[in-house]
Amino acid sequence: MPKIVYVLNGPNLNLLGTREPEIYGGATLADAEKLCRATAERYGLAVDFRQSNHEGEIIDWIHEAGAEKAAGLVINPAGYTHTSVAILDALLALAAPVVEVHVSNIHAREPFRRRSYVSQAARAVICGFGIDGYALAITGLATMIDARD
Ligand code: CA2
Repeated sequence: MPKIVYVLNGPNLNLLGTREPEIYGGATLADAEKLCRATAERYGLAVDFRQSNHEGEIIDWIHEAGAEKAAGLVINPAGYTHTSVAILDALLALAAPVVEVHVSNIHAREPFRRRSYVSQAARAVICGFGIDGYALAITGLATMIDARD
């Protein structure tokens, strides 16, 4: 059985590629999913890629990743990045390494986007590379997972 990496996406990311291309680029979340699968395949990893507009559902999926013994978790918490202690707590309870991804450079935008609650639980944070950030996250996770074997 291949090791599994959960890739979780937060609210409104289903709209990626449809609006605000000057901030988020023109690629869609389906493009990001394809990129994740292609990258993961190179390392013999499987990907479970999901998006939700609901905080509780994302928390349930983080718990599921723990119960299913996921090898790693990539998360773009979207707007919850800047608000959610509950997602932080769920991630802190996860043994597997977490990589936080943002499509845009959150440090070059409004001041409120510079604070991430989630970063405290992340082994690494990637932002500003557009959807390529997802591929970078999986590549980095593959190295972390190897190091744990
Ligand atoms: O840059 C990122 O990936 C963000 O996580 C995206 C979030 C934003 O709240 C974070 O500060 C940074 C927004 C996701 C919504 O994405 C949309 C994309 C296109 C059109 C509408 C929303």
